[in-house]
Amino acid sequence: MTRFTLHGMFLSGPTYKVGLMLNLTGTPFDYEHVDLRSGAHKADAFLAKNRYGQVPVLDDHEKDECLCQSSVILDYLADETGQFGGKDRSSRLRAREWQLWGAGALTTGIYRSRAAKLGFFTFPEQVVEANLQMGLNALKELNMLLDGRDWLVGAGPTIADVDLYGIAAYAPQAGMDLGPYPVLRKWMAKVEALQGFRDVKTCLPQQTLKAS
Ligand SMILES: N[C@@H](CCC(=O)N[C@@H](CS)C(=O)NCC(=O)O)C(=O)O
Repeated sequence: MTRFTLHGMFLSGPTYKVGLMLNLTGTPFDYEHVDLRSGAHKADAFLAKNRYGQVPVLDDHEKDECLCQSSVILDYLADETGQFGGKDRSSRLRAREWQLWGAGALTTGIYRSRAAKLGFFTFPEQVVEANLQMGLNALKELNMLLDGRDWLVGAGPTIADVDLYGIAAYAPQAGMDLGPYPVLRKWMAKVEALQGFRDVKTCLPQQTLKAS
């Protein structure tokens, strides 16, 4: 049996982050599609895995661990694979710091703008504009904070890079032009050059969406 099963949805950004980490670390995994349209994520069987009723979920059959929250899953996989965890505790804490920063305006601004753009959600026009600005401001800040660095933490890639890449990668789908952020683009290209990298379109099996 494969040690890990990722439960997710191929259009889901947080699921992509975990799929990306599994691919970058060369970790074999099974993939279970969760049909959000039919409400599978709110059924008792799934709620037993994830109390928040959201994807992704990662099952570790070897250690009998069931994890949710993409940033926590990346943290766990760093320990279990011995990769992308940073060189010491201080590096790991810095990585977590970036992950929490990324979970704020970057996530809300980009993922929500994308959701609106793709018609997953309908927001009032003012909310759409506020999300767009929030995302653009976060990208601008990230572009500035990355200046003079190859990676977010230390001399090599960590879960911080995987996590924040997995958010920033959706900026084009959110209608955000990355042209004005050359430092950010250079960093993204470095992530994309890592062995095992998969982009947002090819990382996860694309299940046929069932008609609702
Ligand atoms: N903070 C969570 C967010 C997960 C999340 O928002 N998942 C969405 C799909 S992208 C979901 O399951 N939405 C269904 C719902 O919230 O009911 C993570 O990083 O894992």
